[in-house]
Amino acid sequence: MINFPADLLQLLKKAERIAVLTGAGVSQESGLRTFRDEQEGFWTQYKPEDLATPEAFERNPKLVWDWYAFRRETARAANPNPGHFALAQIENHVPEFTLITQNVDGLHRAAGSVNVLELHGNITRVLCSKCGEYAQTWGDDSTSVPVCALCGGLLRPDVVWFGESLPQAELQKAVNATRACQIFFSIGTSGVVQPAASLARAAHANGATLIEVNADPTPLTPSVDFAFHGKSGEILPALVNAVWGAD
Ligand code: BV8
Repeated sequence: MINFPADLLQLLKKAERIAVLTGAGVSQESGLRTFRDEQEGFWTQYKPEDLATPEAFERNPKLVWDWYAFRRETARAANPNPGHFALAQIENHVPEFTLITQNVDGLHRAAGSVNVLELHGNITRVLCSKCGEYAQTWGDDSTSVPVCALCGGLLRPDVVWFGESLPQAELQKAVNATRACQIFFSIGTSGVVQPAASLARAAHANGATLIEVNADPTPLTPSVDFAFHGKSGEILPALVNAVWGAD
């Protein structure tokens, strides 16, 4: 049983504008590995940061394509967990709610969240690395990376790699929501990847109440107003119940 401070419950009950930043930890209870987790099987030998880069794709496109094909299938087979559903419920109670996610698995929308900003793209989408044309289907020849039907360029996942710029429209909307919010949640993220990680501090500097929900303490923890360390799939439904009652 989690004891939420009465002042926090009051703040949430009367909140008009809430922004949330989520990271891989929110999908951990859906069976998806986080970036800090050991990778699985064949991928144990690689660090995500070494594969999620344009240089890695340039150097060994097949290896990077296969890693994303593996993660795409894993994401497709995953289901939203109670933490995802709780965030969709909060959106229904708050006039202005923005869900900013670093996750590429699409599980927030699958859980019913509507105003979702995917800062790092979406692993289920594939596009041409040369002309940018999106591909709806592609060959699954296991010996080579599929190529674009229009220009013959190599296909790649529609995600933001390290060293690549974030989608400007989504980032601008995330900054606007961060500036406008009264309450900012940082959930399931180690808060190390920039510029997403800077949003929590920006909200706090702008006077928002900062709440962290994460399995472990992070560099952000000393700066937050409320910290709940544990599973988001347990803490978030309990918080929704405490503020808005069981839906
Ligand atoms: C860019 C898509 C401009 C791919 C990802 C300052 C400013 C600008 C850039 C930088 C900067 N400093 C450094 C940089 C460079 C770099 C960066 O941040 N590097 C880091 C490593 C220091 N940033 C970039 O390159 C960005 N680009 O800024 O463009 C530019 C252009 C050119 C040159 C320079 C700059 C692009 C970053 C995006 C990279 N792409 N994903 C893919 O998915 O394969 S990032 C990747 O990491 C995922 O999106 C992931 O979400 C994200 C962050 O990780 P987390 O989500 O936090 O996951 P993590 O595993 O770390 O933590 C999980 C947490 O959950 C843990 O704390 C754990 O305790 C907790 N947890 C676990 N289980 C649970 C739980 N919590 C609750 N419940 C549970 N059950």
